[in-house]
Amino acid sequence: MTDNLVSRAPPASTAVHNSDIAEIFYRLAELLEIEGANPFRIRAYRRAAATIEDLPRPAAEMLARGEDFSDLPGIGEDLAGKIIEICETGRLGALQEVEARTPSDLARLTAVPGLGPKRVKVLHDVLGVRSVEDLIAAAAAGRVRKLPRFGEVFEQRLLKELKAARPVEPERLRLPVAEEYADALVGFLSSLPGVRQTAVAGSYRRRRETVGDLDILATAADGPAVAAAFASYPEVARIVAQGPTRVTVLLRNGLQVDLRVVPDESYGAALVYFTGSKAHNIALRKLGLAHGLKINEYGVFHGERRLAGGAEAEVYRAVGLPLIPPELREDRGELAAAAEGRLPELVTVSDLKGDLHVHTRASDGKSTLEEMAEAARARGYAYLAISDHSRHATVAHGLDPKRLAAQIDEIEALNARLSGFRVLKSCEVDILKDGKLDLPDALLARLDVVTAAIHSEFDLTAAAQTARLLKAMDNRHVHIIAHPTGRLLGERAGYPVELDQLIAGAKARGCFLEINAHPSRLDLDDIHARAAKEAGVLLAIGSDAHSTVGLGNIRFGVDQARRGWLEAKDVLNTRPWPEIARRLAR
Ligand code: DGT
Ligand code: CA
Ligand code: CA
Repeated sequence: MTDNLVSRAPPASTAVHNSDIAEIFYRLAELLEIEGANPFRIRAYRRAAATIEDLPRPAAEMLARGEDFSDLPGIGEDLAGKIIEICETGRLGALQEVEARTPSDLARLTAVPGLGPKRVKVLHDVLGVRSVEDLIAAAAAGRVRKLPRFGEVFEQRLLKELKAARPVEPERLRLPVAEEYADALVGFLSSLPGVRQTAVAGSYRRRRETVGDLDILATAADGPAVAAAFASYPEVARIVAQGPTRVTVLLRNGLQVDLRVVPDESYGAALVYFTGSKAHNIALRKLGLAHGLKINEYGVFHGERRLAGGAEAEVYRAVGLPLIPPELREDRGELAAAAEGRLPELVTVSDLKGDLHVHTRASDGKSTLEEMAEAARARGYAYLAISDHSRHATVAHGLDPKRLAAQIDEIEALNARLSGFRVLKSCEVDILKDGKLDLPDALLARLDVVTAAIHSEFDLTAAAQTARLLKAMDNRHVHIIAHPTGRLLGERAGYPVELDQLIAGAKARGCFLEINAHPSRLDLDDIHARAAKEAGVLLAIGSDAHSTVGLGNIRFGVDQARRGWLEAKDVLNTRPWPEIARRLAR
């Protein structure tokens, strides 16, 4: 962790994180939608939010370096000005204006499952709903079902949702957001006098898809001085607990950060302990006991004698094991695998030869075909599949047969100009309710790669949803199923689907499944990616990039692949294109 971090004092503006900027734009878009503002303007704010979320660096830092935001895809002068305003003030006047004229309860209603800003607007405009109480009354009186596209089933479900005393789930941060905070914290920590090594441990280091809190480790001779100085981090809202070598704080955004300061000779042991997982720690400690050793956060001990502790590898070596990669430390068989010398050689970002899932401006992306190809090539890829949406995805401006045919021509012309790089003709074709595809076979036959996905009818039973996916794969033009469960982290669970059957069905038909690397999807997840690997189904790791910067999200998919024990050979796009082409032939 420490090796790729430059020690730097954080700029004064680190307080504004990319996630804060994105949240402001999402909120603005939502409120404008309730007001019925111009859809293009609303979409522009959503796209800006997504672009900011995808940035590999803090916007505040870019601003400090004098970079121009209007160079980013989908960001014009006006949006660039707004980003600057947020970076400098932490606020956006335009949002405050809209907030001032929106009833606050109305804005909160969009958090009710099933209620988006469009429906909230209708409820307000037609039924005069201004609060949760108003809505319960309207639904109970049967007035909601009479609205166009609401219906009785929706009304009943809404009533149930509104009345359910849902337990408040503790909020977990998605990895890229956690990274922003972790980088800034480590930057601050490393700038403190006397700090030697630093690392972010816990679920963050294991690359779980979301993290509950950040566990930071530092080594220093004077622990108490470092712990005290850390508590003065500018973003700290509250100190939860403080001891001589440990401090727990809550940041202004609610994120908890645990810091432990240890001496250098305990660094490895503490890193093992705080990286976890708890289940892995317990299993490791048990293994230690079997060797007559005590393993804790201070070191590995035989009686009073310390045998190891300075480096992680020493700790594992003390019980006869090689170093286990953090992503595997979940007590899912990694200790036995290590003991038997069969730890997987985990896939890395540099193993990937190309990306099989990206969008362009033709559907809902922000960059052009050429820009995407250029950016992919600059990443060192040999190929890039252009997989814009098909027509059924109307909100995403999906391509009809005519537009896709035109894109095919465009790609062929582009390939004629490029050497050493290949743009693949592809499509993310919608799977319709009955399992049929949204585009004619004759057109699909002209594509290099066909990725099929569900973007509608999430309410079917697991059996029906599974049958729908299997039916789609029956079409021999289909190669890959994108984001197989459709979940959106922190927003919605996936549609119900029998993943074992889906995996077996893919195997039987010679199809592949995707690990969608977008940090809000990460779908398939680690567990099911591993199940697919074990069933002999290769996984395609796709960025689902909607702009050139989005290509960088691929690493989050690789993280989950690693958590799923995947090696380069288990991944489709670690192979050169001619080999993939052979495997796609059905
Ligand atoms: P999170 O924060 O919910 O995403 O997950 P973690 O894994 O980061 O969990 P956290 O922050 O509660 O604790 C960090 C690490 O500290 C955890 O992975 C293992 C270690 N740890 C915490 N509590 C215990 C414990 O009771 N026993 C053992 N052996 N280790 C623990
Ligand atoms: Ca944690
Ligand atoms: Ca913790």
